[in-house]
Amino acid sequence: MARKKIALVGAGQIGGTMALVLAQKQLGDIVLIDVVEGVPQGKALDIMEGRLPLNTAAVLGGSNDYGDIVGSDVVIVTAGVPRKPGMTRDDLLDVNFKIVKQVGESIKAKAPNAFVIVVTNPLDAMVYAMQRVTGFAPEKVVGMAGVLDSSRLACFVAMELGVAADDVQATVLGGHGPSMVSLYNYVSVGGIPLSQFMNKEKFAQLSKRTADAGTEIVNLLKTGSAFYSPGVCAIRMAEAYLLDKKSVLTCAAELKGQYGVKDLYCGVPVIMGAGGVEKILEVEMDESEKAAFAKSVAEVKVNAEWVDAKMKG
Ligand code: TXD
Repeated sequence: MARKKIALVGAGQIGGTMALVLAQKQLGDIVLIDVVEGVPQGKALDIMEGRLPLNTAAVLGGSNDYGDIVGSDVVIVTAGVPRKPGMTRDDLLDVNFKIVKQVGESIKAKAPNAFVIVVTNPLDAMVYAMQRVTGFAPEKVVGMAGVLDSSRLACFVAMELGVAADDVQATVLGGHGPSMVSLYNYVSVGGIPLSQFMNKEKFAQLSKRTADAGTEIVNLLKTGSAFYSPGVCAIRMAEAYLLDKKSVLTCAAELKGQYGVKDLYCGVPVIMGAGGVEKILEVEMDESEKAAFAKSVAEVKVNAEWVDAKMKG
């Protein structure tokens, strides 16, 4: 069986993190692509030289040429600009759209069979743009945000309760922005519903921290945004696809009438396997959650319409 190939477009903070963790996991060979000369080559060589202690045989390369993504099974896109303190994700719309459009055209030309995971912000608009630019089947073009937002909520619940973070399951839906929706009834602690540990008032504080979690890190780092956790969350999605895991996770997927939304990318729980998004799961929400989700969708729609207008013009 041939080795799998994973292309990381954007060799910055998240790209570099993913290269290291992917190499450790031996999910396939890795090519890092960036516009900056030397950086993808340097990061690839640096990790290559650590393969003995890492105990891996993965082969890594770095390049400034999209020709090197030919044959990729998965392409993960982080190319773009991150936030600095005081910026919202939407402030990146214009600059990152131009980059994602150009990256999408290259993926379409060079890796037409790839499963594409978009990470660049503003996430829901960028994955929407990627699908529109490539014209790939929507189930093969997804956005990474829900895995991260859910992981952040699980982290805060685990910290509050003093339990193992990997025993906490959580689901955060909607757009990857301040209006994301944390669902109380879908948090479990070792399989036990959260209601047996925490009331809704306490949960509201943790969901607020979750919605602000990206900004909390931006304010601490000052020069960029979170990268370790986004990197490992994107890998979780690549793994679900490459290993046909049928993972139940939340990602930005194109809705085709589910949740009453059509032709729009938004964060929802899905089953992810070798077919990409194999099924979108429609979960029950109470009235206030439904209203919050509708508000989030409306915000995502504004950016998608901006993308549509740009693509026409
Ligand atoms: O949950 C999520 N989806 C996110 C998204 C969580 C955290 C950060 N998120 C976003 O990911 C963030 O707002 C940014 O838009 C991206 C990438 O974040 P990262 O921290 O990795 O940014 P860096 O370190 O600046 O890396 C971006 C790289 C940098 O090396 C640029 O030179 C490169 O992208 N770049 C390009 N590479 C290839 N092709 C083109 N055109 C290009 N333009 C810039």
